[in-house]
Amino acid sequence: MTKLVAFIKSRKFMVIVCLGFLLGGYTHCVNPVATPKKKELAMTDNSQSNSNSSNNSGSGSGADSVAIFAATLHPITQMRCIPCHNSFQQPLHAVTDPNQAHEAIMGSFKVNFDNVSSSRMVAKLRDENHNCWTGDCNADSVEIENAINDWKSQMEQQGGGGNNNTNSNTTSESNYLALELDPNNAMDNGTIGFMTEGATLVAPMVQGDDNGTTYIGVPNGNGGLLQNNNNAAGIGYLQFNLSASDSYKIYGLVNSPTGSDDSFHIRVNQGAYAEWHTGVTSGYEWREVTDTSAMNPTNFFIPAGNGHNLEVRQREDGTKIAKVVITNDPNVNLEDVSGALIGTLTYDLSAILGGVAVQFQIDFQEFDMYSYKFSNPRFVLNGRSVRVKNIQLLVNNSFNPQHSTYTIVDKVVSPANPSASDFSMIVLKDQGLQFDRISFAFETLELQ
Ligand SMILES: [Ca+2]
Ligand SMILES: [Ca+2]
Repeated sequence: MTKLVAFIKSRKFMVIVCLGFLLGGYTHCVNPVATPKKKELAMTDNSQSNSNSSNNSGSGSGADSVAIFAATLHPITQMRCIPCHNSFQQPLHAVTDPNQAHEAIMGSFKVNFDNVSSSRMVAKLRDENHNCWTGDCNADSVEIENAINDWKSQMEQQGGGGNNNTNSNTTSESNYLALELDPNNAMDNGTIGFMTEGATLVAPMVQGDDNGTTYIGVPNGNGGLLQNNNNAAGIGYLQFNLSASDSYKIYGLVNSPTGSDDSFHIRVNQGAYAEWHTGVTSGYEWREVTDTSAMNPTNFFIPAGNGHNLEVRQREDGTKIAKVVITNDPNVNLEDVSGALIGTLTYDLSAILGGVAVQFQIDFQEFDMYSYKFSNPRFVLNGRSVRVKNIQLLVNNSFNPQHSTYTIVDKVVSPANPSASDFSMIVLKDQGLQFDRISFAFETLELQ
Protein backbone atom coordinates (compact mmCIF):
# COMPACT_ATOMS: atom_id res chain seq x y z
CA MET A 1 0.00 0.00 0.00
CA THR A 2 2.75 2.40 0.92
CA LYS A 3 4.35 1.62 -2.40
CA LEU A 4 1.17 2.58 -4.17
CA VAL A 5 0.89 5.82 -2.22
CA ALA A 6 4.47 6.65 -3.02
CA PHE A 7 3.82 5.82 -6.64
CA ILE A 8 0.76 8.05 -6.79
CA LYS A 9 2.61 10.82 -4.98
CA SER A 10 5.54 10.63 -7.33
CA ARG A 11 3.20 10.61 -10.27
CA LYS A 12 1.48 13.69 -8.97
CA PHE A 13 4.83 15.30 -8.50
CA MET A 14 5.88 14.42 -12.00
CA VAL A 15 2.64 15.74 -13.42
CA ILE A 16 3.24 19.05 -11.69
CA VAL A 17 6.83 19.15 -12.86
CA CYS A 18 5.83 18.21 -16.35
CA LEU A 19 2.97 20.69 -16.43
CA GLY A 20 5.60 23.25 -15.65
CA PHE A 21 7.47 22.09 -18.72
CA LEU A 22 4.30 22.31 -20.70
CA LEU A 23 3.57 25.85 -19.64
CA GLY A 24 7.18 26.79 -20.09
CA GLY A 25 7.23 25.55 -23.61
CA TYR A 26 4.49 23.67 -25.36
CA THR A 27 6.85 22.51 -28.05
CA HIS A 28 8.62 20.36 -25.49
CA CYS A 29 5.98 17.73 -26.06
CA VAL A 30 6.14 17.88 -29.78
CA ASN A 31 8.83 15.58 -30.91
CA PRO A 32 11.52 17.99 -32.08
CA VAL A 33 13.35 15.33 -34.01
CA ALA A 34 11.51 13.58 -36.75
CA THR A 35 11.45 9.87 -36.14
CA PRO A 36 12.51 7.81 -39.11
CA LYS A 37 9.71 7.88 -41.62
CA LYS A 38 10.52 4.47 -42.97
CA LYS A 39 9.99 2.80 -39.66
CA GLU A 40 6.81 4.75 -39.04
CA LEU A 41 5.46 3.52 -42.33
CA ALA A 42 5.51 0.15 -40.79
CA MET A 43 2.62 1.06 -38.53
CA THR A 44 0.13 1.48 -41.26
CA ASP A 45 -0.10 -2.09 -42.36
CA ASN A 46 -0.14 -3.49 -38.90
CA SER A 47 -2.43 -1.06 -37.18
CA GLN A 48 -5.66 -2.50 -38.43
CA SER A 49 -4.96 -5.99 -37.33
CA ASN A 50 -3.27 -4.95 -34.13
CA SER A 51 -6.37 -3.11 -33.07
CA ASN A 52 -8.10 -6.46 -32.86
CA SER A 53 -5.39 -8.09 -30.90
CA SER A 54 -4.93 -5.96 -27.86
CA ASN A 55 -4.91 -8.92 -25.54
CA ASN A 56 -2.13 -10.81 -27.10
CA SER A 57 -0.52 -8.80 -29.83
CA GLY A 58 3.16 -9.27 -29.50
CA SER A 59 2.94 -12.26 -27.28
CA GLY A 60 4.63 -15.38 -28.38
CA SER A 61 3.20 -18.77 -27.77
CA GLY A 62 2.45 -18.91 -24.09
CA ALA A 63 3.90 -15.55 -23.13
CA ASP A 64 1.62 -12.71 -22.10
CA SER A 65 3.43 -9.69 -23.44
CA VAL A 66 0.85 -7.21 -22.16
CA ALA A 67 1.04 -8.50 -18.58
CA ILE A 68 4.83 -8.44 -18.63
CA PHE A 69 4.85 -4.98 -20.19
CA ALA A 70 2.44 -3.81 -17.49
CA ALA A 71 4.95 -4.86 -14.86
CA THR A 72 8.13 -3.63 -16.54
CA LEU A 73 8.05 -0.71 -18.97
CA HIS A 74 4.53 0.57 -18.48
CA PRO A 75 5.10 1.86 -14.92
CA ILE A 76 7.93 4.00 -16.27
CA THR A 77 5.97 5.48 -19.16
CA GLN A 78 3.08 6.05 -16.77
CA MET A 79 5.31 7.94 -14.42
CA ARG A 80 7.55 9.78 -16.85
CA CYS A 81 5.65 10.29 -20.06
CA ILE A 82 2.10 11.04 -19.00
CA PRO A 83 2.06 14.77 -19.75
CA CYS A 84 2.34 14.08 -23.46
CA HIS A 85 1.88 10.44 -24.33
CA ASN A 86 -1.28 10.01 -22.29
CA SER A 87 -3.48 12.11 -24.50
CA PHE A 88 -2.28 13.96 -27.54
CA GLN A 89 1.24 12.84 -28.40
CA GLN A 90 1.47 9.63 -30.39
CA PRO A 91 2.28 6.94 -29.58
CA LEU A 92 0.01 6.83 -26.53
CA HIS A 93 2.21 4.52 -24.50
CA ALA A 94 1.51 6.22 -21.20
CA VAL A 95 -2.24 5.67 -21.11
CA THR A 96 -3.61 3.80 -18.11
CA ASP A 97 -4.86 0.81 -20.06
CA PRO A 98 -1.86 -1.51 -20.47
CA ASN A 99 -3.42 -3.10 -23.55
CA GLN A 100 -3.65 0.23 -25.30
CA ALA A 101 -0.22 1.38 -24.18
CA HIS A 102 1.32 -1.95 -25.23
CA GLU A 103 -0.30 -1.71 -28.62
CA ALA A 104 0.88 1.88 -29.06
CA ILE A 105 4.45 0.74 -28.57
CA MET A 106 4.29 -2.47 -30.56
CA GLY A 107 2.29 -0.97 -33.40
CA SER A 108 4.82 1.78 -33.92
CA PHE A 109 7.92 -0.37 -33.46
CA LYS A 110 9.24 1.56 -30.48
CA VAL A 111 10.98 -1.44 -29.00
CA ASN A 112 13.30 -3.84 -30.71
CA PHE A 113 13.71 -7.07 -28.81
CA ASP A 114 16.42 -8.21 -31.18
CA ASN A 115 18.56 -5.22 -30.31
CA VAL A 116 17.18 -3.59 -27.18
CA SER A 117 19.60 -0.68 -27.02
CA SER A 118 18.58 0.40 -30.51
CA SER A 119 14.91 0.62 -29.48
CA ARG A 120 13.40 4.01 -30.24
CA MET A 121 12.24 4.21 -26.62
CA VAL A 122 15.89 4.07 -25.57
CA ALA A 123 17.49 6.01 -28.41
CA LYS A 124 15.14 8.98 -28.11
CA LEU A 125 16.48 9.61 -24.63
CA ARG A 126 20.08 8.60 -25.13
CA ASP A 127 20.70 10.15 -28.54
CA GLU A 128 18.10 12.88 -28.85
CA ASN A 129 17.70 14.04 -25.24
CA HIS A 130 13.97 13.62 -25.57
CA ASN A 131 12.26 14.90 -22.38
CA CYS A 132 14.63 13.32 -19.88
CA TRP A 133 13.29 13.41 -16.36
CA THR A 134 16.39 13.37 -14.17
CA GLY A 135 18.44 15.72 -16.27
CA ASP A 136 20.76 12.82 -17.09
CA CYS A 137 19.43 11.51 -20.37
CA ASN A 138 21.88 8.64 -20.45
CA ALA A 139 20.78 7.38 -17.05
CA ASP A 140 17.16 7.74 -18.05
CA SER A 141 17.77 5.78 -21.24
CA VAL A 142 19.38 3.01 -19.19
CA GLU A 143 16.29 2.86 -16.98
CA ILE A 144 14.13 2.32 -20.07
CA GLU A 145 16.59 -0.14 -21.56
CA ASN A 146 16.67 -2.21 -18.37
CA ALA A 147 12.89 -2.35 -18.35
CA ILE A 148 12.77 -3.56 -21.95
CA ASN A 149 15.45 -6.15 -21.22
CA ASP A 150 13.41 -7.30 -18.26
CA TRP A 151 10.33 -7.51 -20.48
CA LYS A 152 12.26 -9.50 -23.08
CA SER A 153 13.76 -11.98 -20.63
CA GLN A 154 10.41 -12.62 -18.98
CA MET A 155 8.95 -13.22 -22.44
CA GLU A 156 11.67 -15.73 -23.13
CA GLN A 157 11.13 -17.47 -19.81
CA GLN A 158 7.46 -17.82 -20.67
CA GLY A 159 8.32 -19.23 -24.07
CA GLY A 160 7.53 -16.13 -26.03
CA GLY A 161 9.92 -13.93 -27.93
CA GLY A 162 13.60 -14.28 -28.43
CA ASN A 163 15.63 -16.81 -30.26
CA ASN A 164 15.63 -20.55 -30.63
CA ASN A 165 12.10 -21.29 -31.55
CA THR A 166 11.29 -24.77 -30.36
CA ASN A 167 7.72 -25.07 -31.62
CA SER A 168 7.32 -28.42 -33.31
CA ASN A 169 4.80 -26.89 -35.73
CA THR A 170 7.58 -25.01 -37.46
CA THR A 171 8.36 -25.08 -41.16
CA SER A 172 11.80 -25.44 -42.59
CA GLU A 173 13.58 -22.23 -43.48
CA SER A 174 13.26 -20.61 -46.88
CA ASN A 175 16.19 -20.04 -49.12
CA TYR A 176 17.93 -16.68 -48.73
CA LEU A 177 15.29 -14.14 -49.69
CA ALA A 178 17.37 -12.65 -52.49
CA LEU A 179 17.22 -16.06 -54.18
CA GLU A 180 13.45 -16.30 -53.74
CA LEU A 181 12.66 -13.06 -55.55
CA ASP A 182 11.31 -13.70 -59.01
CA PRO A 183 13.05 -11.48 -61.58
CA ASN A 184 10.09 -11.91 -63.92
CA ASN A 185 7.52 -11.00 -61.34
CA ALA A 186 7.28 -7.26 -60.90
CA MET A 187 4.25 -5.63 -59.34
CA ASP A 188 1.54 -5.33 -61.94
CA ASN A 189 -1.76 -3.51 -61.75
CA GLY A 190 -1.64 -2.45 -65.37
CA THR A 191 1.62 -0.68 -64.65
CA ILE A 192 5.08 -2.13 -64.39
CA GLY A 193 8.38 -0.42 -63.91
CA PHE A 194 11.88 -1.76 -64.07
CA MET A 195 15.46 -0.66 -64.20
CA THR A 196 17.28 -1.20 -67.46
CA GLU A 197 20.27 -2.63 -65.60
CA GLY A 198 18.76 -6.10 -65.98
CA ALA A 199 18.98 -5.88 -69.76
CA THR A 200 20.73 -8.41 -71.94
CA LEU A 201 23.22 -6.26 -73.86
CA VAL A 202 24.58 -6.37 -77.37
CA ALA A 203 27.77 -4.28 -77.81
CA PRO A 204 28.43 -1.47 -78.09
CA MET A 205 25.46 -0.99 -75.73
CA VAL A 206 26.93 -0.98 -72.22
CA GLN A 207 25.83 -0.46 -68.69
CA GLY A 208 27.17 2.57 -66.88
CA ASP A 209 26.73 4.61 -63.75
CA ASP A 210 25.91 8.33 -63.55
CA ASN A 211 26.48 9.35 -59.95
CA GLY A 212 24.50 6.41 -58.63
CA THR A 213 22.03 6.11 -61.49
CA THR A 214 22.64 2.90 -63.41
CA TYR A 215 21.80 3.19 -67.09
CA ILE A 216 22.36 1.50 -70.42
CA GLY A 217 23.47 3.31 -73.56
CA VAL A 218 25.95 3.36 -76.39
CA PRO A 219 28.86 5.71 -75.62
CA ASN A 220 29.54 8.45 -78.13
CA GLY A 221 32.07 7.48 -80.76
CA ASN A 222 30.24 4.30 -81.75
CA GLY A 223 28.73 5.16 -85.10
CA GLY A 224 26.80 8.30 -84.36
CA LEU A 225 23.33 7.88 -85.85
CA LEU A 226 22.22 4.41 -87.06
CA GLN A 227 19.08 3.33 -88.84
CA ASN A 228 17.05 0.50 -87.28
CA ASN A 229 18.43 -2.11 -89.72
CA ASN A 230 22.08 -1.37 -89.00
CA ASN A 231 23.80 -4.45 -87.63
CA ALA A 232 26.42 -2.39 -85.81
CA ALA A 233 23.81 -1.04 -83.41
CA GLY A 234 24.12 -1.64 -79.71
CA ILE A 235 20.99 -3.21 -78.22
CA GLY A 236 19.47 -3.85 -74.81
CA TYR A 237 16.80 -6.52 -74.44
CA LEU A 238 14.48 -6.38 -71.44
CA GLN A 239 12.06 -9.11 -70.39
CA PHE A 240 8.78 -8.32 -68.69
CA ASN A 241 5.39 -9.79 -67.81
CA LEU A 242 1.93 -8.27 -67.95
CA SER A 243 -1.28 -9.62 -66.48
CA ALA A 244 -3.68 -7.87 -68.87
CA SER A 245 -3.88 -7.59 -72.66
CA ASP A 246 -4.13 -3.92 -73.47
CA SER A 247 -2.78 -0.97 -75.38
CA TYR A 248 0.15 0.37 -73.37
CA LYS A 249 2.22 3.52 -73.23
CA ILE A 250 5.95 3.19 -72.62
CA TYR A 251 8.02 5.76 -70.76
CA GLY A 252 11.73 5.95 -70.25
CA LEU A 253 13.88 7.78 -67.72
CA VAL A 254 16.46 9.13 -70.14
CA ASN A 255 19.53 11.32 -70.14
CA SER A 256 19.82 13.00 -73.57
CA PRO A 257 22.36 15.77 -73.28
CA THR A 258 22.42 17.09 -76.87
CA GLY A 259 20.47 16.88 -80.12
CA SER A 260 22.93 14.25 -81.29
CA ASP A 261 22.40 12.12 -78.19
CA ASP A 262 18.64 11.97 -77.88
CA SER A 263 17.06 9.02 -79.67
CA PHE A 264 16.53 5.25 -79.64
CA HIS A 265 14.70 2.73 -81.76
CA ILE A 266 12.13 0.94 -79.60
CA ARG A 267 10.02 -2.12 -80.27
CA VAL A 268 8.11 -4.77 -78.36
CA ASN A 269 8.01 -8.46 -79.22
CA GLN A 270 9.72 -7.98 -82.59
CA GLY A 271 7.00 -5.57 -83.75
CA ALA A 272 7.51 -2.37 -85.73
CA TYR A 273 10.14 0.03 -84.48
CA ALA A 274 9.18 3.38 -83.03
CA GLU A 275 11.81 5.99 -83.85
CA TRP A 276 11.90 7.61 -80.47
CA HIS A 277 13.22 11.15 -80.30
CA THR A 278 13.37 11.84 -76.61
CA GLY A 279 14.27 15.50 -77.00
CA VAL A 280 17.17 17.01 -75.08
CA THR A 281 16.95 16.61 -71.31
CA SER A 282 18.64 18.16 -68.34
CA GLY A 283 20.01 15.09 -66.60
CA TYR A 284 17.52 12.22 -66.20
CA GLU A 285 13.95 13.02 -67.19
CA TRP A 286 10.90 10.90 -67.90
CA ARG A 287 9.90 10.94 -71.58
CA GLU A 288 7.08 9.11 -73.35
CA VAL A 289 8.10 6.81 -76.18
CA THR A 290 6.87 8.42 -79.42
CA ASP A 291 7.48 7.82 -83.11
CA THR A 292 9.44 9.89 -85.65
CA SER A 293 10.92 13.33 -85.23
CA ALA A 294 7.34 14.62 -85.15
CA MET A 295 7.13 12.74 -81.82
CA ASN A 296 3.77 11.16 -82.64
CA PRO A 297 2.09 9.51 -79.66
CA THR A 298 2.51 5.74 -79.85
CA ASN A 299 0.68 2.87 -78.22
CA PHE A 300 1.91 -0.68 -77.98
CA PHE A 301 -0.60 -3.48 -77.90
CA ILE A 302 0.79 -6.16 -75.60
CA PRO A 303 -1.05 -9.37 -74.74
CA ALA A 304 -1.25 -10.75 -71.23
CA GLY A 305 1.49 -13.16 -70.41
CA ASN A 306 5.11 -13.65 -69.50
CA GLY A 307 8.35 -13.24 -71.34
CA HIS A 308 7.60 -10.13 -73.37
CA ASN A 309 10.61 -8.47 -74.91
CA LEU A 310 11.37 -4.77 -75.05
CA GLU A 311 14.18 -3.88 -77.44
CA VAL A 312 16.08 -0.66 -76.81
CA ARG A 313 18.21 -0.16 -79.90
CA GLN A 314 20.83 2.43 -80.66
CA ARG A 315 19.82 5.31 -82.90
CA GLU A 316 22.05 8.13 -81.71
CA ASP A 317 24.96 7.12 -79.53
CA GLY A 318 25.31 9.06 -76.30
CA THR A 319 21.64 8.55 -75.32
CA LYS A 320 21.14 6.87 -71.94
CA ILE A 321 18.14 5.16 -70.39
CA ALA A 322 17.89 4.12 -66.73
CA LYS A 323 14.30 3.02 -66.13
CA VAL A 324 11.24 1.97 -68.08
CA VAL A 325 7.56 2.16 -67.18
CA ILE A 326 4.93 0.33 -69.20
CA THR A 327 1.39 1.29 -68.31
CA ASN A 328 -2.23 1.38 -69.39
CA ASP A 329 -2.99 4.02 -66.78
CA PRO A 330 -3.38 7.49 -68.33
CA ASN A 331 -2.88 9.04 -64.89
CA VAL A 332 0.22 7.10 -63.96
CA ASN A 333 2.62 8.83 -61.61
CA LEU A 334 5.94 7.74 -63.05
CA GLU A 335 7.88 8.57 -59.90
CA ASP A 336 5.69 6.26 -57.83
CA VAL A 337 5.92 3.16 -59.98
CA SER A 338 7.53 0.46 -57.93
CA GLY A 339 10.09 -1.70 -59.59
CA ALA A 340 10.10 -3.99 -56.60
CA LEU A 341 10.20 -7.64 -57.40
CA ILE A 342 7.97 -10.00 -55.52
CA GLY A 343 8.66 -13.54 -54.52
CA THR A 344 6.50 -16.37 -53.24
CA LEU A 345 7.68 -18.61 -50.42
CA THR A 346 6.25 -22.12 -50.39
CA TYR A 347 6.45 -24.44 -47.39
CA ASP A 348 5.64 -28.13 -47.42
CA LEU A 349 3.59 -28.87 -44.29
CA SER A 350 3.31 -32.60 -44.83
CA ALA A 351 5.82 -33.36 -42.09
CA ILE A 352 3.64 -31.46 -39.61
CA LEU A 353 0.37 -32.87 -40.92
CA GLY A 354 1.15 -36.56 -40.87
CA GLY A 355 2.24 -36.83 -44.46
CA VAL A 356 -0.78 -35.07 -45.98
CA ALA A 357 0.33 -32.85 -48.85
CA VAL A 358 -0.59 -29.35 -47.73
CA GLN A 359 1.47 -26.26 -48.46
CA PHE A 360 1.66 -22.82 -46.93
CA GLN A 361 2.49 -19.91 -49.24
CA ILE A 362 3.13 -16.23 -48.73
CA ASP A 363 4.28 -13.42 -51.02
CA PHE A 364 6.96 -10.94 -50.10
CA GLN A 365 8.86 -8.01 -51.51
CA GLU A 366 11.58 -5.70 -50.34
CA PHE A 367 9.63 -2.76 -48.91
CA ASP A 368 12.44 -0.34 -48.21
CA MET A 369 15.96 -0.37 -46.88
CA TYR A 370 14.74 -1.41 -43.44
CA SER A 371 11.96 -3.84 -44.12
CA TYR A 372 10.10 -6.44 -46.14
CA LYS A 373 6.43 -6.55 -46.87
CA PHE A 374 4.68 -9.92 -46.58
CA SER A 375 1.21 -10.47 -47.94
CA ASN A 376 -1.38 -13.01 -48.99
CA PRO A 377 -0.59 -15.88 -46.60
CA ARG A 378 -2.52 -18.86 -47.90
CA PHE A 379 -2.72 -22.63 -48.02
CA VAL A 380 -2.66 -25.10 -50.88
CA LEU A 381 -4.97 -27.69 -49.36
CA ASN A 382 -5.46 -30.59 -51.76
CA GLY A 383 -9.11 -30.81 -50.80
CA ARG A 384 -8.48 -30.81 -47.07
CA SER A 385 -9.39 -28.28 -44.41
CA VAL A 386 -6.93 -27.21 -41.76
CA ARG A 387 -7.38 -25.41 -38.48
CA VAL A 388 -4.68 -22.78 -38.10
CA LYS A 389 -4.00 -20.49 -35.18
CA ASN A 390 -1.32 -17.95 -34.31
CA ILE A 391 1.08 -17.81 -37.24
CA GLN A 392 4.48 -16.49 -36.27
CA LEU A 393 6.91 -15.34 -38.91
CA LEU A 394 10.50 -16.14 -37.96
CA VAL A 395 13.43 -14.27 -39.44
CA ASN A 396 16.54 -16.42 -39.15
CA ASN A 397 14.72 -18.66 -36.66
CA SER A 398 13.86 -15.75 -34.42
CA PHE A 399 10.40 -14.44 -33.64
CA ASN A 400 10.12 -10.71 -33.08
CA PRO A 401 6.90 -9.93 -31.19
CA GLN A 402 6.57 -6.78 -33.27
CA HIS A 403 5.68 -9.00 -36.20
CA SER A 404 2.30 -9.78 -34.75
CA THR A 405 -0.12 -9.35 -37.65
CA TYR A 406 -0.62 -13.06 -38.22
CA THR A 407 -0.49 -14.08 -34.57
CA ILE A 408 -4.20 -13.25 -34.35
CA VAL A 409 -5.11 -15.74 -37.07
CA ASP A 410 -7.52 -18.32 -35.68
CA LYS A 411 -9.57 -20.03 -38.36
CA VAL A 412 -10.23 -23.07 -40.47
CA VAL A 413 -8.87 -22.70 -43.98
CA SER A 414 -10.56 -24.71 -46.72
CA PRO A 415 -10.21 -25.07 -50.47
CA ALA A 416 -13.01 -22.53 -50.85
CA ASN A 417 -11.28 -20.08 -48.53
CA PRO A 418 -7.58 -20.89 -48.33
CA SER A 419 -6.49 -17.40 -47.23
CA ALA A 420 -5.03 -17.11 -43.75
CA SER A 421 -5.28 -13.32 -43.64
CA ASP A 422 -6.06 -10.36 -45.86
CA PHE A 423 -3.53 -8.17 -44.09
CA SER A 424 -0.03 -7.33 -45.16
CA MET A 425 2.75 -7.20 -42.61
CA ILE A 426 5.88 -5.09 -42.61
CA VAL A 427 8.80 -7.13 -41.30
CA LEU A 428 12.04 -5.59 -40.16
CA LYS A 429 15.11 -6.90 -41.89
CA ASP A 430 17.63 -8.75 -39.82
CA GLN A 431 20.75 -9.08 -41.99
CA GLY A 432 19.25 -8.17 -45.35
CA LEU A 433 17.99 -9.87 -48.50
CA GLN A 434 21.21 -11.79 -49.07
CA PHE A 435 21.20 -13.39 -45.63
CA ASP A 436 17.70 -13.47 -44.20
CA ARG A 437 15.70 -16.68 -44.30
CA ILE A 438 12.09 -16.98 -43.31
CA SER A 439 10.22 -19.79 -41.58
CA PHE A 440 6.85 -19.99 -39.86
CA ALA A 441 5.65 -21.45 -36.58
CA PHE A 442 2.01 -22.31 -35.98
CA GLU A 443 0.54 -22.60 -32.51
CA THR A 444 -2.13 -24.85 -33.99
CA LEU A 445 -2.06 -26.67 -37.31
CA GLU A 446 -4.52 -29.55 -37.49
CA LEU A 447 -6.34 -31.38 -40.25
CA GLN A 448 -10.12 -31.13 -39.88
CA1 LIG B 1 18.76 13.74 -82.28
CA1 LIG C 1 25.83 11.07 -80.18
